[in-house]
Amino acid sequence: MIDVEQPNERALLVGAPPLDRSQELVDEHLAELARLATTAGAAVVGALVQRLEAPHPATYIGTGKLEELARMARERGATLIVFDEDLSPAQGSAIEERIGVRVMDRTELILDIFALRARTAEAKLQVELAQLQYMRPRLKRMWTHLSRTQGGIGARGPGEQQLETDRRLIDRRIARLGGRLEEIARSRDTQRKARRAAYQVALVGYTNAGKSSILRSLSGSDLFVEDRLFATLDSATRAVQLGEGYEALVTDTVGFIRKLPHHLVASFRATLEEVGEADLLLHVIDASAPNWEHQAQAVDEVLADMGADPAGVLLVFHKVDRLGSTRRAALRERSAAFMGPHVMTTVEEAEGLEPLRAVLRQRIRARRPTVRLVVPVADGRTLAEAYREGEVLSREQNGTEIVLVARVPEAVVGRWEGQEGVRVVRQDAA
Ligand SMILES: Nc1nc2c(ncn2[C@@H]2O[C@H](COP(=O)(O)OP(=O)(O)OP(=O)(O)O)[C@@H](O)[C@H]2O)c(=O)[nH]1
Ligand SMILES: [Mg+2]
Repeated sequence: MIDVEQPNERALLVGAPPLDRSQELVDEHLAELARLATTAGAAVVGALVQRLEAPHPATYIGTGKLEELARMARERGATLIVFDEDLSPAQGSAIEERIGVRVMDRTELILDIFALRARTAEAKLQVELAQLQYMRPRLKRMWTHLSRTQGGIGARGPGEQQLETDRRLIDRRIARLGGRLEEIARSRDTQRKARRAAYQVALVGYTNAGKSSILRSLSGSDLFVEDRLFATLDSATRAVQLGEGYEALVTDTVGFIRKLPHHLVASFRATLEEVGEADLLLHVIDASAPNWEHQAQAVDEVLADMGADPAGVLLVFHKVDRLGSTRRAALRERSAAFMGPHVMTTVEEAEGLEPLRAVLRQRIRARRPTVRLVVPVADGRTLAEAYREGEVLSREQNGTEIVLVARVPEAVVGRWEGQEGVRVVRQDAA
C-alpha cells in the first residue's frame, strides 16, 4: 500500500494503449491515472507511452521500451511504476524483476485508494475482500516485496509450501468476510422493507460528478463533499422534501470510474443493491468536464453490468453554472435531440436544483394510483387523510356520503382497503 504520510513515494506512469486510440483519449486516460496516483499520496515524476498492436505476453510493453522505462526510473528516482493497463500476475513480477522498482496496475491503485477512504465497518470489509481477491493469484510477488524491503540472506521469498499455507489462510478469510457482509446486508434489508412505500431514488455517476453535493443541497444535511476522487464510499440515504407535499428517499452511492475493478464491483454489490431497488436512478454527469461523454459511457457500462434498466434512468447534467451561456445552449439543444429524459442542474445557483425537484414530483405523481373513495360524511379522519397524503381531483356529496376521486400513495390505498365503512375502487386501467 502507498503510504500517504510519506510524500516521497515517486510514481512513474505507463500507458500502453492500442494503436488506434486517439491522442486525446490517451492523454485523458493518463491525466486520470495521474489524478489517481496523487489521490493515493504519490508524486508523479514522469510518464511514458507506448502504443501497442498487442501487449507483449511476458512484460506487456516491448523490451526496448522496458529499457527506456528502467532508465527513466533510475534518472528520476522513481519508487513506484503504475501501469494504466491491467497486468497479469506474471507480467507484474517480470517487469518488477527487470527494473527493480515496485510495479502496480490501475486496479491495484484504485483498490489502494478505496482502502484509504473506507470509513464504516462495511466499507472496510468490502475493500478488504476485494484486495484479498486481487492479491491471491499474486502472492509470490507480494512476498518478493517483503524480502526486498527486508533484504539480506534468507529472504529469498517463500517456497511452494509457504504459498499454499498462505492461500489457504486467504481463502478462509475471504469466506469469513463474505459471511459478515451478508449479515450486514440482511439487517439493511429489514430496514429497507420498512420504507418500501416511499419513492426511492439513487444517485449514481462518475466519481467527483457532484452526487453528494446534490443530496446535501436537496436534504440540507451535511454530507462529505470534496474535490477529489472517491470522496464517498458508503451509501447514505436521506429523506428529501420536494415541495407540494411530495417526499422521496434519496441514496448517495460510491462513484464509478473507467475500468472499475471487477473485484470492487462484486464486493460493493451489497452497498449497490440500493441501485437495483430504486424506482429511479439519477445519473449525475459533470457537464463541465470536457470528457463528460466518456465518463457517462463508463457509468452506463457499470450500470449495464449490474443489470440496471436503462428506462429507469434520468440523466442529470450537473455543474451547468460552469458552462458559459453558449455551451449551455448547445448542451440544451443537443440533449433535447438525442438524449432520453434529462434535466440540467447546479448547486451554485439559487433554484439550480428546481428542475430536478419538478421531475421527481411529476414521477411520484404519475406513480400514485387514482382511486374513487366513498366515505361517510362523519368520517372526518379519513377525509383529512385523503387531503393530507394525496391529491384530491374531485369531490361530491351523495346523501350522507362523500365521494372523492384522488391520487394517493399505494400505502394509503392499502390502508383504506382494509378499513371498515370505507369503499375504495381503483380507477387506473390495470
Ligand atoms: N461549480 C460547481 N461545482 C460543484 C457543483 N456540485 C458539486 N461541485 C463540486 O464538485 C466536487 C465534487 O463534488 P462531490 O459532491 O463530492 O462529488 P461526488 O459525485 O459525490 O464524488 P465522489 O463521492 O468522489 O464519487 C466538489 O468540489 C464540489 O464542490 C456544482 O453544481 N457546480
Ligand atoms: Mg460523493
